[in-house]
Order: sequence, then structure tokens, then C-alpha cells
Amino acid sequence: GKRTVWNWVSYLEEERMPAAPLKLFKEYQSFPQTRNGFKVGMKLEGLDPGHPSLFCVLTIVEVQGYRMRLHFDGYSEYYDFWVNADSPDIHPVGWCEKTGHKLLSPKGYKEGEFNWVLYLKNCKAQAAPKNLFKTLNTPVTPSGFRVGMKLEAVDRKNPSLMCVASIADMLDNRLLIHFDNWDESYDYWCDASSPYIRPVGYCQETGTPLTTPPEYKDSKSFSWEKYLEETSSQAAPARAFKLGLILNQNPMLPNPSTRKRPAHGFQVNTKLEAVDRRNPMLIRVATIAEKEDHRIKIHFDGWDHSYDFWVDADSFDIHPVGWCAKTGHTLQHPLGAADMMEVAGQ
Ligand code: MLY
Repeated sequence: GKRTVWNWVSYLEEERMPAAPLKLFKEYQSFPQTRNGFKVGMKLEGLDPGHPSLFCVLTIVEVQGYRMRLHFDGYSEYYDFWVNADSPDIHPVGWCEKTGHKLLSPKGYKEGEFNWVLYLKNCKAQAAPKNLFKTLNTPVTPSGFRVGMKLEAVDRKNPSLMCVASIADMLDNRLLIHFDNWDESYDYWCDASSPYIRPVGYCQETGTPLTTPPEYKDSKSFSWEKYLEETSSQAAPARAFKLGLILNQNPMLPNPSTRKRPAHGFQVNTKLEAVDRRNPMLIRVATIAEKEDHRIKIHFDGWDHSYDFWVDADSFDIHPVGWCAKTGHTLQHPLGAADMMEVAGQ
């Protein structure tokens, strides 16, 4: 069949749909200011996405445009994962020691036995240069949050549950949310304006059921006052859950525990580029199929709707039209009739 070069401009015209406006994207979703300087073989420290409280020894094993695939040293390729070059979850060698975080050694090394200098020498590997990592240009502002403070939070893996939770760690302007008496696999990082966290008392005020810690003795008659006393902890102050100055200072708005982050502006039937959750090395041409206040449903053009999935509007994995071309990443085009014939071997 006749094959013309695929491009966004004519595709949008054909589809009679606009691109999602650039201004709706966060800075880190939008076109980067710099090139990806990371190279295959470089080593670094980073969050384990499966256990976000743990920092691990990682190697860059693949680079594509502004993204890269990271490998846990000593572990199966099965755990490899993709990040953007400006990810806040990766850090230069030595960062854990400097910031008082525990670094998980590569497999085969006993705790305390691991030493970066020797390790790099033995592997004949290079540490990723510090200047390649994103540094915050917004200053870290004192937030009123402290490690150990309690709050009510949505369990992202079981999103119908609001639970008793604690701040397990803080970095830059982000909080690590941990669910009391549960293992770390439910932990997640978010910022102070996240719609998933609420001050102590939110559930009671709104008549939402609160999931208490497992095996907590009187889960039926849970009292925050008592629980805070028993755990010698403090509630995160309501004022710390910030939603922007104007909202916070408007006395006509509901009280702090029920205020909400403003909804994103994305509209249904607009196009964008999105990472394929099933095969995260791929970025595909996508359409917003549905929306909620803080999420959008991604549909991959040319694919069945059964593959659609929800992502947070502030996800690292959605980008404006043109992002792949600009950053040197392959974009998976929707299969058209001509491609179908080629796939069928004609
Ligand atoms: N069905 C799940 C629910 C786990 C909920 C954990 N949250 C509250 C942190 C289970 O029992 O494993």
C-alpha cells in the first residue's frame, strides 16, 4: 500500500480533534530544557518503584530520548523500570549517605559491606555525574509537616479505602505516606496538595469510613485523640495541606479538611502522548477518553477500549503532542489500514 510519513498535524486534522493544550501540562511533563546526558553503564541511587521507601544501587541499561531504563544491580531484568531524565526519584552516588537514607546494597553484598568507591572500581563503571540530575529551582519551603505526623490517606492500591497513615519520610517538597501497621509496599510519595491526603478528622467530618490499622483493638470506636496519645505522635496540622494561597485565605471556602485541590483542565477528546503501562518502553499516540477531577483515562489510538486505563493528571508518563519528536523518542503510531496490510504480510 501507499505509505506516507505519519505526522501529528495531519493526524489531528484527519481525526478532527485538538491536541491537549500545552499549558495544562506540568513542567516535568512538558518539553525539557536540556538534553538527556545520562549514558548506558552509569550508576546511581534511586527509589525502588515497588517499595518507594527504599533506595537502591541502579545502573542505566538503556537510554531513549529523555527517558532511560534502570536496572537493580544484581537482580533480574524483570524488575527494570523506566524514568524520565529529570525524575526526582534518582540521585547521584553518595546521596543516601549525605541525606541519611539507607541504601540497599546490590544483591550478594551484606549490609554494611557495600562501598561505592570499591564497587565502581570492581565493576569498572562510572558514577552518573552530579550535574545530570535535576536540581529543584523552587526552594524547599517549610511546610508544617514533620516525619512521624499522622493523617488520613487514600490507599492508592485500594482506592476506596481512606486509612490511618503517617509521614514516613520527606524529601524536597514531597511526603512519603505510610499506612500504620502495614508493610511498605503500600507507601507512596506525594506533595502537600495531593488529593489523596487529608488531615486527621476528615473522615469523621465527611461521614467517610476510616480504615484503622490492622489488629487495632477498638477499630469500631476509633478515636484519633486516643490513638495519637497511644502512639505518642502528632496530627499533621490542617494548614499544612496547602492548596494555593488564594484558596487557603478565602474564608468563604469550606474548612481546611474538606477543601480540594482544583481539578486539572484536561478535556475529553483531546490528544497527547502517553507511556504504555503494559510495555513502559513504548510511548503511544493517545486520546483522553474520560476525566475525573484529578485523573484522566488514556485511550491508545487504534487499540481496543478494553486497554484504556486511568492515570493521575500529574503523572510523569503523559506528555504533550510533539514530545517524542522533540526529545528523540520513538512514538508508536496508531495502526492505519495500510499498516494493517503490511502486518498481515501483504
Ligand atoms: N485486600 C487487601 C487490602 C489491603 C489494604 C491495605 N491498606 C489499608 C494499606 C489485603 O488485605 O491485602
